[in-house]
Amino acid sequence: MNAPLCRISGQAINRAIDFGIQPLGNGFLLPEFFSSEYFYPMEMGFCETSMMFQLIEQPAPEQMFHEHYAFYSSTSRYMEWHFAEFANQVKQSGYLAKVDPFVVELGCNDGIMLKNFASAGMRHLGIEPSRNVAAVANGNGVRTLSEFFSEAVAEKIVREEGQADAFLAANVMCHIPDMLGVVKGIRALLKPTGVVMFEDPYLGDVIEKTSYDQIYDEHVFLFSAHSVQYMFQLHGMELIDVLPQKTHGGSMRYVLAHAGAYPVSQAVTQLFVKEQELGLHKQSTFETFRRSIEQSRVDLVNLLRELKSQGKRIAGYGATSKSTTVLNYCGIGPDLIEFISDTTPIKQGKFTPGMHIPVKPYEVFQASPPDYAVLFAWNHAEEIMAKEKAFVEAGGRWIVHIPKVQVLG
Ligand code: DWN
Repeated sequence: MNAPLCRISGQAINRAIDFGIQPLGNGFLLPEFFSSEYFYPMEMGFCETSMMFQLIEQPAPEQMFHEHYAFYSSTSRYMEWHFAEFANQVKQSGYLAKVDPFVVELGCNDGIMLKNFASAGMRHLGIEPSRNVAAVANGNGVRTLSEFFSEAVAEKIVREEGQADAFLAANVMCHIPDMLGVVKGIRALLKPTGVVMFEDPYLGDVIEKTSYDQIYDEHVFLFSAHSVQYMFQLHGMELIDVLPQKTHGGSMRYVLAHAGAYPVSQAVTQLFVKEQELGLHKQSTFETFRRSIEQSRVDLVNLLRELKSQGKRIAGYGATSKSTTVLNYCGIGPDLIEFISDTTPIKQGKFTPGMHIPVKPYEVFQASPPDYAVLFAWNHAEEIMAKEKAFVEAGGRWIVHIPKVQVLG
């Protein structure tokens, strides 16, 4: 069998962690589709040249992002606040032209961030391949094209609307296998003074917290400053700043520009040093990570089985894409978790991908609270725990699996 090749460097990838056969992270489905459900082998590899940690095989984008895509960004109040803040920071960054600046966002989802530019009357454009969410964005007054971004799409935008001052993306770039095509498109789209600001779950946090559930079909890459720098430098761009974020359990916002356009901040230099200490540039780190993941699986399954043997009722909270990896990798089904509560209408009444646990509206959780709830939306813990005080006061207990498996309280 030929060695798989890195999507960035073209060199051979070293196999690192095998999660077995997995379904689509957001492939919530009805029973009539169980027999035709899509599965693929989910395995992560590491390229020592590009330092990119990546899926060896990824389902075709059309399998994952389509008119039934189940994730809407505006499901969390914290995320609404976060994107309003992100937009404010862009407006105040000093990188935008004083007159008629143009901001483009890749994967604008339902317009959660761009609406902050639209409402200020700023020229903006969203690019969102999932037609259903793009329609919501347009409905929210956010001008959105439903397309997969590429160099050709970038050139079309430049022809019709001119170059952009800022190219934004949040939780999007790590989804795109043809990142080199995207980087070329960005280079064509950006003014000489333009900047890219994008954020994604950060590999350093994922390894430190054993948050292996950030690995699923949609996340073809988990970035570090090292890998981002490698990828953009191939096309004459460089990292000029990095800003750690709390979102998604630890993300990094990367700021990039045409090489030499701006000075490089100290934060970039410091992060490179920290990443060397964490070993994000070397294969052996992923061997240790794999062992931590295996231990986490043993701990979670043992805990749930033990509680079940005591006759406890266990539900899940948040039918996240992340939970698909945990449930399928650990083999946790409806025998251990009765149902998963989720506020997203398009997921309710369906079943989780692969393990087929029913997803029920939040009202079911409230009306019939379990003894234990596994917090699959652990990245929203603060917001959820604040609103679920009654669950705990009535004797309910939270189970978390990040950074280690434990019952809280
Ligand atoms: O990159 C991605 C990130 C940004 O979003 C995607 N590939 C898909 C998605 O990942 P996720 O599903 O892991 O994201 P969240 O934000 O952790 O999903 C939270 C889920 O929990 C949603 O389905 C909504 C639900 N929820 C809830 O039921 N009650 C969330 C909150 C805050 C709540 O109070």
